[in-house]
Amino acid sequence: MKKCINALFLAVLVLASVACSDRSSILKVYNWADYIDESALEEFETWYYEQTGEEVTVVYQTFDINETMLSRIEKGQEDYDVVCPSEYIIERMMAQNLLLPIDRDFGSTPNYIDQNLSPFVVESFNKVNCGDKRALDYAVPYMWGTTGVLYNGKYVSDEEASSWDILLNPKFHNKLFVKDACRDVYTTLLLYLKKDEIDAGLLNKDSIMYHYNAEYLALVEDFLKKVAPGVAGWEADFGKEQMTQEKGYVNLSWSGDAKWAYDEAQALGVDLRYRIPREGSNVWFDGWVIPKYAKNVKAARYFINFLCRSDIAIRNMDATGYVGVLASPEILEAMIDETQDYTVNASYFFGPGMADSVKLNHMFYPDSADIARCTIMHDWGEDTPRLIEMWTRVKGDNASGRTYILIIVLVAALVIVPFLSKSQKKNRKKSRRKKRR
Ligand code: N2P
Repeated sequence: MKKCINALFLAVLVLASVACSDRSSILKVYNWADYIDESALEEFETWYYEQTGEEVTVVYQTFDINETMLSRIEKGQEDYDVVCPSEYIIERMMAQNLLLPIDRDFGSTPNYIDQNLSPFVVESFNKVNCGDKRALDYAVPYMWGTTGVLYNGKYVSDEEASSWDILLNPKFHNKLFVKDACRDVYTTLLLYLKKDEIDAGLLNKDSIMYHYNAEYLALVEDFLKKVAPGVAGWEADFGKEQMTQEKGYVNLSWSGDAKWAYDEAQALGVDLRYRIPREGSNVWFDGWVIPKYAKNVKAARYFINFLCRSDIAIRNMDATGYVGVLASPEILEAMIDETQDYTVNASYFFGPGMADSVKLNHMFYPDSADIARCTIMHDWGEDTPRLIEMWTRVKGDNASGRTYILIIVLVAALVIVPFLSKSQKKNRKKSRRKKRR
């Protein structure tokens, strides 16, 4: 209790001091959970003072899925200065005129933003679809990765993990965790379900991702409804721990979570592996943007610039397991991993002739052949609710068993406990009265 009161007191103090501070000395950052080395936030405050002579305090908040973040920004009730959406949300935010262009003039401070961006990232951001606007003027790429299968080598063979049909394998019923990310799952499964037509050249894997299509959505929904009864959890962040603790054997996961889990698992002697199935997957990109409701645009721009320093990018990669978008020689050198017994072709990322056959971890930098099977997701504009509704239907079906029982138990507890304590009180009163007599 005392602890709670202290924590509450501290929270009130922090809020009060934030409320009293001049807004230009506050920087409100809204980022994915587990997506930065938090010690870099304090370092930014010092660096900002050195560069500008101005004080700034970072107020840092996190979200777990794009859609939560977007709805807070769309409502315009939050004056975040800098947020980190994925590429399809950047498309949406640009279409809704929610973003400010990012000015790269930093006076005597170097512009790190445009120094070391990977050619692959530039090419991919140029596919971000926003009419005559250029995504790279409104968003600065931060991290990227793939969606794939994280699996436990003790229970799952490499062959089983090489196809998305692993999601239906009864061996992994209730040992399966799926990322609670409707776009990533939809994109990935559509590639799987349409593989034959894509391979035959009848469909183009990139163009089918741009728009809502009733037939495709129904196809993915049918498949997911078969998968759902075997899902032990739809997770935004907790899948990695379930895997390291061997509570899950298979996880449809993001490469960065997979890398984090792989590192943890090694220390525990658990054999976790990651694979992009043969049917392909989606490759995603997250970037920093400045919403039009931002109150401290200057500090937001400097913050983004600071994150583009190679040393800070390396720290963020180490802390999160995710891979940054910079392709400087410094980064390549830091990422070479002599312990690997394979090489990858990562020249698509580091530039021609730079990394044709190098010892890099494939969870960070997949081989160019894996990347060739991946595609990018896109925003569906006004048809977006159709996807969200499908996702809710799929997860709702899954919730029916255990979740409903839990709800019934909770409701029963809420009704019965007060009733029992009332009747106990009555009994005590009665017995006291009796004693007095
Ligand atoms: C980390 C979130 C990664 C975001 N918790 C993937 N787009």
